[in-house]
Amino acid sequence: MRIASPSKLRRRPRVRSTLGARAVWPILLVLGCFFELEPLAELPGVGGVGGAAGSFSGAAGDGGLGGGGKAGAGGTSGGPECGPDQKLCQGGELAGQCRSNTAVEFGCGDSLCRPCNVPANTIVGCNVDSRSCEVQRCAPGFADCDGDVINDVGEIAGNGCEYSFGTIQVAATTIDVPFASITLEDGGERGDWGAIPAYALKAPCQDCLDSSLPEATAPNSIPVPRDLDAYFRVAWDRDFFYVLGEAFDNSLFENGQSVQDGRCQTGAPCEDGFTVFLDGRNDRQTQPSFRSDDIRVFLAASGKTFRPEQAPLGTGEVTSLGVPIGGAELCYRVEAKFDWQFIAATQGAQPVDAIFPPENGQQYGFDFSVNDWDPVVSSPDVFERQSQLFWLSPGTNYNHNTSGFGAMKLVGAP
Ligand SMILES: [Ca+2]
Ligand SMILES: [Ca+2]
Ligand SMILES: [Ca+2]
Ligand SMILES: [Ca+2]
Repeated sequence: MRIASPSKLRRRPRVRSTLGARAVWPILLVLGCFFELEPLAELPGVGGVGGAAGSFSGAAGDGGLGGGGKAGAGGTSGGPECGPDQKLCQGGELAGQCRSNTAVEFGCGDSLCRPCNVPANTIVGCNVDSRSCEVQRCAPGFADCDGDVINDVGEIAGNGCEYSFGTIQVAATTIDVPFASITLEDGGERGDWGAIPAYALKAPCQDCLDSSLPEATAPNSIPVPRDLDAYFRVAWDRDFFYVLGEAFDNSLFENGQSVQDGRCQTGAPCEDGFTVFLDGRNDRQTQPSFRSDDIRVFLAASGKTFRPEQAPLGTGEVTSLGVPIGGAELCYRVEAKFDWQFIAATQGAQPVDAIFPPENGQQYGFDFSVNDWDPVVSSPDVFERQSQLFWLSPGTNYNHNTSGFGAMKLVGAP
């Protein structure tokens, strides 16, 4: 089970130090005193309480909750007794009043009871150890790709979760593929995807094994979004089927060839990236085993591609680009196109009934997944395959049996 605590995150562009608060808190409990979180006064940018250091409320040994002693720097002696998980506000509009020290609207443990700053598209809560404000995650569908808030504890400042994964849609078993004018000639920009909806990759594949991959260390769990949060889009035109995958991944790994495993020699299957599944002839209920029209292709964050256990990809069959997003190595995008003749397993543009050439209403088997390789906790330089999340769970033996794939339907062509 992976919980991406801040200490696990490899890149922490702007972690603000609250070590003072973290270290002092348990000591205070041992002493049986209740200090009004004066350690916060040491934080840069938190002004106005500098004179409060060393003051406290409540007498030692009284459970730490009394208000009978000095109430703090504000001199609010004789203030009310505050209950458990409360603090006596030391200044501002709430001076002398008790407020929760686990409430964002009162700044968690902030002795002045000022609300936590909540940057755009962030979910802010109270750190259970330090009682400081902390960014706990991004709002659904957003990511902190420039890494300026995702690890913030204490003072929270930045542009928030500035990156939108787009308009998120949900599809039960069949996804509509809109006709669109997409190009890879723009270097992986996504402006050409316009308002095409995105779909979340949130489904684990229970007890699934893919013999072309090292076994996932957390195969049946869904990582928290600050560990992995990924989405995809699809589109088509007369020549190609297009996919766009985008992910927030707290630790980007693009060097799969460094993994000591024979299945990783090409790199692509053993790197952060996506896997596209296609049943080109849409015949998976009668022909569930992988044949030439059944496509499983890794699209690595680096742009590398690989088709396991079948003929290597030919020139032009799949073209893929991998680009970083946001400059903090926390997000990446893969844009790729699949030749329709490759999908339909036809040559010389020979028509295939209801499959090729592509037309509105035609259906194909389809699924999409994201692969996450992150550092081993005990060995930060060693990466392991931790999880794979799907649009739809394709079922056990998905590398041998295509019958669990979902479907996609072409729409929107003029
Ligand atoms: Ca940001
Ligand atoms: Ca991750
Ligand atoms: Ca098939
Ligand atoms: Ca990763």
